[in-house]
Amino acid sequence: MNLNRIQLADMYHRMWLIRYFDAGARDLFMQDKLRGATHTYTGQEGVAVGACMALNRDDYVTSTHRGHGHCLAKGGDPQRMMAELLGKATGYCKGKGGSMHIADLDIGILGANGIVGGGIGVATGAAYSADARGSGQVAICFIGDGASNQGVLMEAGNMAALWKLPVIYLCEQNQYAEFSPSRPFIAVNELQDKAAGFGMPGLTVDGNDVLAVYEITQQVVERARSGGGPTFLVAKTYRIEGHTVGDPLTYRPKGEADLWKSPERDPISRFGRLLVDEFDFSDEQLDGLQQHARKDTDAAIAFGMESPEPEPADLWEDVYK
Ligand SMILES: Cc1ncc(C[n+]2csc(CCOP(=O)(O)OP(=O)(O)O)c2C)c(N)n1
Ligand SMILES: [Mg+2]
Repeated sequence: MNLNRIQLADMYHRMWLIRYFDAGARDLFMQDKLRGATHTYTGQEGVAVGACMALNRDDYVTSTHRGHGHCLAKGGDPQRMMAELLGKATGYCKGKGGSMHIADLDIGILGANGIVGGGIGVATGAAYSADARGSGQVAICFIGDGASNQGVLMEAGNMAALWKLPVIYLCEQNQYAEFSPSRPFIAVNELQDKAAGFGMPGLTVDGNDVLAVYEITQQVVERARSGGGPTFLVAKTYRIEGHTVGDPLTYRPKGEADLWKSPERDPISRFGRLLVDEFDFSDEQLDGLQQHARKDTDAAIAFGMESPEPEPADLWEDVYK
């Protein structure tokens, strides 16, 4: 494993940042200070952080409706993100887009997306562009297990395999799609088997093991970068909270989430234990990184709350008329 201590510490901090950021968004929503559907990434932090650690700054990601984790993992600014969620002029879209439209082209974040599977065509196009320009960039397309049933994957996956495009379809099998378990709606037993139909390799990783996600992503990214073509990578994980904040979760077996919140399964607890046991981190160091993430989140919330609303006169700026 080729990560140094600074990178390991950064990953741990980033996982907590995602956890706190989404807890903050959830609390603001419950207090009626934040409007619009709020989808938390809680429990899936290992996937975004492990995968994005294997990318360069100018590599691309496309995200989903559950996108805060992907954006923060790729280096998105928590302050501009929270301001956007709060509809403020200082947000990524000047307060006009909200959570599901956050993009930061300077660091390859091509956008969250309210359309399930909407990133699939975008990422494939970005990979085509990188290939045509010979830029060496790679695209990771985050999709959900529900989104793996969208027809666009058939078209884009075929094209990507045919043209050996540098794209990774990273499917987060969090076991739910909206208000239903996803498993009864998917015909194959293992999601990775879908890849055979596109003519590309299909692999599966424990998405709650951030280092395992990093290692396998690094391998398939290098393969893609050197002209070896796309991969369909499945990360098995669990959506700890509801589809959106306020979801009564009546469709979920009692006690199931508690199992995934346990230190044995929670991706942040698991990584923390590993850092102490195998990488010689101290509990104090871990605590410091966690507190740092807490402070970053508090600063993002304060920035968002104190920022001005957009001016009504700016309504028609930056939009198609
Ligand atoms: C094209 C489209 N169809 C349906 C919806 C409504 N919808 C929003 S999220 C969602 C479920 C997505 O499940 P999954 O892809 O597993 O992502 P997760 O929410 O688990 O992250 C659906 C059906 C939508 N936004 N877009
Ligand atoms: Mg899902």
